[in-house]
Amino acid sequence: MTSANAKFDDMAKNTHEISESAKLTSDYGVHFPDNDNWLRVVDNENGRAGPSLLEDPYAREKIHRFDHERIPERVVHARGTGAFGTFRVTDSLSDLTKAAVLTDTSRETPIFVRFSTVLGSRGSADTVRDVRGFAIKFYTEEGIWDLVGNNIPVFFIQDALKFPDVIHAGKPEPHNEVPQAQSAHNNFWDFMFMHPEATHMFMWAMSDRAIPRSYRMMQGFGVNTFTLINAKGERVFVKFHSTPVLGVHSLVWDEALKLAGQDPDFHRKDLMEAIENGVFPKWKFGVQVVSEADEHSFDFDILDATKVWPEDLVPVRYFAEFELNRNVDEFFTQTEQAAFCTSHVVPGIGFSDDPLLQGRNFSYFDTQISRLGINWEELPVNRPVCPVMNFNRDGALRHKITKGNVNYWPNRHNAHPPAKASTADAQVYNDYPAKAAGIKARTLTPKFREHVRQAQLFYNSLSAVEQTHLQNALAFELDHCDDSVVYERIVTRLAQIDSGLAQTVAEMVGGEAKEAADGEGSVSTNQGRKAPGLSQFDFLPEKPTVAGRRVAIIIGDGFDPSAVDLIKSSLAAEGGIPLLIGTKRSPIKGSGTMRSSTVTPDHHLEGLRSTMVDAVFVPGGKASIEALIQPKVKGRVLHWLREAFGHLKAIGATGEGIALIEEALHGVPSIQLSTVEEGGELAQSYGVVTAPSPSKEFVTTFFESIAQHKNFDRETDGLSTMVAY
Ligand code: HDD
Repeated sequence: MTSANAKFDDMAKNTHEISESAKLTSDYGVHFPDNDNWLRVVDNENGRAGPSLLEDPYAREKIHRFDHERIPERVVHARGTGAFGTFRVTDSLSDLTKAAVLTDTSRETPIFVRFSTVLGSRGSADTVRDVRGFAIKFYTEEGIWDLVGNNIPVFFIQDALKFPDVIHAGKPEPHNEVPQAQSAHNNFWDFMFMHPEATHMFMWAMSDRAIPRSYRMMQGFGVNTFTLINAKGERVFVKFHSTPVLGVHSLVWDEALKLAGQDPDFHRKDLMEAIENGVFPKWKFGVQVVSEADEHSFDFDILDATKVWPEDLVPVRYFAEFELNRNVDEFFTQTEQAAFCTSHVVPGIGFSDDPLLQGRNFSYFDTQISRLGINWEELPVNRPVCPVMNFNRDGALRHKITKGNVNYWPNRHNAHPPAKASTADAQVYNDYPAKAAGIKARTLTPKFREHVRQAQLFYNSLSAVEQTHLQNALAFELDHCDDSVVYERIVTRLAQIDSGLAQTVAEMVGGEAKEAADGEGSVSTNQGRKAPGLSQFDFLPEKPTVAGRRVAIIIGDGFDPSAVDLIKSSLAAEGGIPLLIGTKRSPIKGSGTMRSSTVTPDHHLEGLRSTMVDAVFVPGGKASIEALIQPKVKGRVLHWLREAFGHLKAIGATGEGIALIEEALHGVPSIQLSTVEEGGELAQSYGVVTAPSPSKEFVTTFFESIAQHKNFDRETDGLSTMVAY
């Protein structure tokens, strides 16, 4: 049995700790006594520094090494972050596959997962509106399996040959390299109109899925259609699904926009922080299965990556789980050099004729050669945990040393004979003997030509809140298109999906809500059909929790220490993350005389913003509230609370803290607050929870509000936009 630590043990061999005891050397191992001054001619008598000497090997090496630190960033998905973890099977899938990684319930398979955005450069912000990559590397005993998916189950195009076009159109425009990391520009939307097949996917990209709260709260989809082959040699078609235990949650758009500036590393820090705190993100893992007999039973082609397999027709069979439990030690070697390849599958897993997958299988290996060199699979993070034996040799930066006097097959020693073909042997990859016949032609079959029905299915299946967000997203994006041809034509495409949607967007951005006259798909309709598994509200957590949630506690001198202690200890007990936010980040005194109630806040009000937390709590303490309404900070404090309210976050207050909430939300109707006087009762409305004094009941109610992620009733009842934020 492979322990999940096998990978880490393997990588430890290449890992060096920095230490005081190891004296500095050059890269060729020689100790040099100076790491600061270039060897130069110095005229001490006249107090003049003379020329620096090229002969200095240490200086030359240091500068040369620095000059070559950069490698090409990924042509797409350049911005990302990753972590290691463990994959476990809970219910064997042996009826469908011989892949031991999917059948052996006694195994723990080490994994590395890299999350990413698609369009932005390596230094772009995490929270931009974009599809997120969700790539899993399984280090199985039978070799590497790379499942290179996204957090959206469909794709923009059907044929891999269109990939350079869709990416060119989405990336910054060629004449001025603007805009960075976003699809809100003419070329992207021009492409979307010119390719009716992209209709379904652009609806997903405009939905809340494209602004996730956290990588920990996203689904992952293999997107393409793969196959599984069992020990009897029987094959089925599958789609892979990963569903987060924490539920699927998103930011709101204003929050995402602000975070892009206030904390561009928001998602990567969030993942690291959760793992460091032991709140390991977990996903259920499953497959949708279509038998060979049913391949043609649907009104779409199951090999078309612009289509989902609706879950009412093909339910997901969850049979495994994985968690991320280990941060990388070094970003470059373990994340930037991580390289995935869709064509890497293990025995029991196969491909389909999905035309997008076929092209991907060609592309990924090639891109790794240009980014990392031909020996990229030898790099520690990419190396299999099982033995690798063959006659591939040499190439730039080959590390492995193979002993023996032959490097070809067949050879007189019978060295490294290929394994015997076997359908049953889980160690051996067996090509499935699929029938292939037809004529050569640059075309796809007719079912690939319908593009609207599933866009409608998606839109119909969203909740009202999600539909409004999608309308707003389109209105935002098209507002950034200044070529009227572009936004007017997109409005006509929207009219094919939903006339109400088209009208709303047309009113905002211009254009006429009449159907596109492109003749493709325009007459099709799904008659208002809906399906489960499309709205993210179908993926709320089974057990809502505050684990991994960041809660700001706003304090000034004289705060109520009992309230702060209660919230802090209750959060700690459930894996939540309290953050003390003070008027300053130097010691702040609690009310009373106890010295122990003096605390040093984690941040001050200007350093951190409400966007970076999930909830805000204001404890009582008369002096503290007075400190918080001093002219120097009052505006910022009120902004904190109003912004948290506008972003639908849980807000709590006890004692005198309630007065601050009252002032911040002044003029918002229907918000009931507790009175401070004795006998006042706990009040809860729209996720604003107040109580005269801290209590267990207060904590429970406040935490329930945090755990539900957002208080959408503020939005549906029109309250969230009533205060300036
Ligand atoms: Fe791709 C990277 C996901 C279609 C060509 N892709 C890349 C990554 C993800 C995806 C998550 C980042 C991997 C990492 O973290 O290093 N790509 C997808 C999905 C697709 C898809 C879900 C549709 C189902 N991709 C696709 C096509 C092509 C590529 C059709 C080319 C024909 N993708 C690449 C690439 C990248 C890549 C150029 C850039 C960096 C890399 O591979 O390693 O080869």
